[in-house]
Amino acid sequence: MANYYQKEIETMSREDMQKLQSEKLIKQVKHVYENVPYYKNLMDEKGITPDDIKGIDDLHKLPFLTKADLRDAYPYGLLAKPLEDCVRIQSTSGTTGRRVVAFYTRKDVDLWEDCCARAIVAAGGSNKDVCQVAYGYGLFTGGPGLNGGSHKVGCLTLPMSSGNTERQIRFMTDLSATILCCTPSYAAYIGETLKEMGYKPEDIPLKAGIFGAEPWTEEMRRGIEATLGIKAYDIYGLTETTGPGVAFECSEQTGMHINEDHFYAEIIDPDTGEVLPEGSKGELVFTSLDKEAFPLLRYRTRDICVLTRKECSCGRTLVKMAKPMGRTDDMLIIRGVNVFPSQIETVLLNEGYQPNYQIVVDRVNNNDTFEVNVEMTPEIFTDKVGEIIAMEKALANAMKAMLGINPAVHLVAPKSIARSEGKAVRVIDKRKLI
Ligand code: DLL
Repeated sequence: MANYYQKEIETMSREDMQKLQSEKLIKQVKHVYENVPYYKNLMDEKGITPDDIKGIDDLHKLPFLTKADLRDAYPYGLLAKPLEDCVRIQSTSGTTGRRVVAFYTRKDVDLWEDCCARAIVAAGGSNKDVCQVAYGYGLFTGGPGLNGGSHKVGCLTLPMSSGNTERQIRFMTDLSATILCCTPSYAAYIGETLKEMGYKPEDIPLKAGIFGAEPWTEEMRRGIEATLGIKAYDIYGLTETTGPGVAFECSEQTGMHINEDHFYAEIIDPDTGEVLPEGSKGELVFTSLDKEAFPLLRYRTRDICVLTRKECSCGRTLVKMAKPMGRTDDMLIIRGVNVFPSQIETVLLNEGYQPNYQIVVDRVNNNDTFEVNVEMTPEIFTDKVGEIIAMEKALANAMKAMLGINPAVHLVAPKSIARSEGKAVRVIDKRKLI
């Protein structure tokens, strides 16, 4: 029996949803045009006024916003409400260029937390659950978002933040946490640590996990589910639109339902900007339909994705997005070949390794070097050079078959690659191609 947090919205007919989206869009475009000079200029350049937008079918007429616009407009240039009405900021880690700083009114925080509550309920959460939030708290949206959602559902919330794994496990077992929220790489690490401590899946009180913020494969899902004895649900979001909860998985585990009453999704051709039909692979673009303080219209996420409206057994009618298949900007081009880190992960899991790896790319004498450092598991660990070389060769062959190019695989000792308490650092690209 499926459970919903806001059933009327989550199971709304397509017709009613379109009507709702159209009403919200008309209001939102007016709000942005009148309050955000930066976006008004973009619309003026395109010769568009709010009067041209009569419903969701007119969305394609509006200009896109990109990360470059966010940088240009930093920090207040896209703010659509007076600062007096804002109650919160959140921010991205911003490893390249300026950080993204997103602003929230009270209503924005409220709708964001509703989205996270929908995700928790879809994962089987209720006020009988103990929800351990092990995403980072602070500027990162993971901790605050799931914390707010957990409160809304009425779960007993353990605001752990990430890190201090021993303490995570003590609270989890002493207080019988039933839902764990963190990045999939941290969930895998927690599972690994529990296993080392002698816990079997049936001894662990958890029943569900809500994992996202970074790409992870189906194979990784199965590994985490087996180690922790849970059902693992994906959750997606980005700081620019609010944070986690833009989309969430239900019990069917075949993609994430987008909270499309708040975030309208399009798939576009990343090269031409043309809107692609349902089922096409392309760049995901979001329009915030009712956010007040930082309402981005047609924001290009750089995530490569596919949308589907196939009927879902959970009863939700919200459009579904597939797991992001990489980004228009994290795709590595090595010796002219496109390489996604998720492909390497798939090979590792297929070959019986854990997803503890690091890709190192460099350029020597105008040639790309491509190395993958992979941890041996304790089960296959050996210090016999001949055996290690044979295993490295086998793994390199499997990667060649998947990618079309040959990496130099180096097997390293268990636990020698730094563990992440947030998003794992999978790629070290030393080439400085820009
Ligand atoms: O990662 C928000 C979040 C927190 C989502 C907790 C889920 C759980 P940012 O730091 O702004 O926000 O990063 C957003 O992370 O554009 C995707 O490329 C990636 N991403 C987020 N969720 C997933 C996911 C948070 N489930 C960027 N699968 C997005 C794959 C994801 N990639």
